[in-house]
Amino acid sequence: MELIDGKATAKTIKAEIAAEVEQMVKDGHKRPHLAAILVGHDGGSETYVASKVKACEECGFQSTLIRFEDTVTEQELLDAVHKLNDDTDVDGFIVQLPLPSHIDEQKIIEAVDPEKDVDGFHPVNVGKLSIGLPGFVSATPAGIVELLRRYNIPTRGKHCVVIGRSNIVGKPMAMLMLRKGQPGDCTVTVCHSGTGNLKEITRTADILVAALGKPGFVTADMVKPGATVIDVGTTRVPDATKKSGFRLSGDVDFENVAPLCEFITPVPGGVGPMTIASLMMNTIQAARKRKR
Ligand code: L34
Repeated sequence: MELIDGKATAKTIKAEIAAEVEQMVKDGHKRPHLAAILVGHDGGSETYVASKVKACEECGFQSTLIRFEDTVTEQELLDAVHKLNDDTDVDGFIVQLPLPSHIDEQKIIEAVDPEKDVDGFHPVNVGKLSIGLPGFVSATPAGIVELLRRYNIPTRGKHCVVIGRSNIVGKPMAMLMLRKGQPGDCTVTVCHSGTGNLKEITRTADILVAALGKPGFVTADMVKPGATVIDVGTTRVPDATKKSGFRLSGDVDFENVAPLCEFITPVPGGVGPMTIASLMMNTIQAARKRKR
């Protein structure tokens, strides 16, 4: 069993980006600039956005954090999005999800200029991914593919099973593994709450991606020996022994599944840090497009 070290890989990627940024700046290019909109005070969102701001520093990017209380109206949020669309200094921006229930998330996502949509959530970028055109790819699945690439995990002809059909992880993950090339060329199955014979299917997975947000859901009896298991879950579970009062739990019963695996990602330190590194890759991709 080999552990896939997402934290170390993310660090390497950020250092590669920082080197490219220094060269860009030397060549007279503007420093890449990422903006983030954060609504409310959800603990997870606060942590993730703080990590994104810190990653910008590590990469030599300029960053702007725009905060709203969870009483913000949809119109105020749309106005903020339009302002960032029009701000020629900003290369890319994200609106951290989830948003409060009185706001239509899809409406916000569709208001973002696809050219600045470094989250890859806009239908234009989702559509480009699905027909193999270049565009921005959702950071979590892009980060997983980058791990498979950097760990030289063979994918051609393999059966990749994705558990979860979310727009931001499950569906784009399936599209990426379906693409021609390495990583890619997989036979892909997407499982979800309506799947009847889940265990029978997951047991045939060479690459199993768990992205459903249920702590410990994937148990040893669901995994084929020698499989590569990617754990996307980061659920906060109450834990009185922890200073924070919680611990992070993945979707995989790591203790019992890990011994069976060829490769496995831990939680924390697996997919999470790669989500952030991918966002940085998308941002420098956006910045490269401008002339100066
Ligand atoms: N708009 N909303 C938008 N873009 C995104 O790409 C996200 N996502 C998801 C939630 N909402 C979003 C994130 O940023 C999930 N996500 C994310 C980002 C980072 C980490 C986890 C999820 C992460 O860094 N996880 C660390 C542990 C962090 C902790 O201590 O809580 C890890 O090692 O897994």
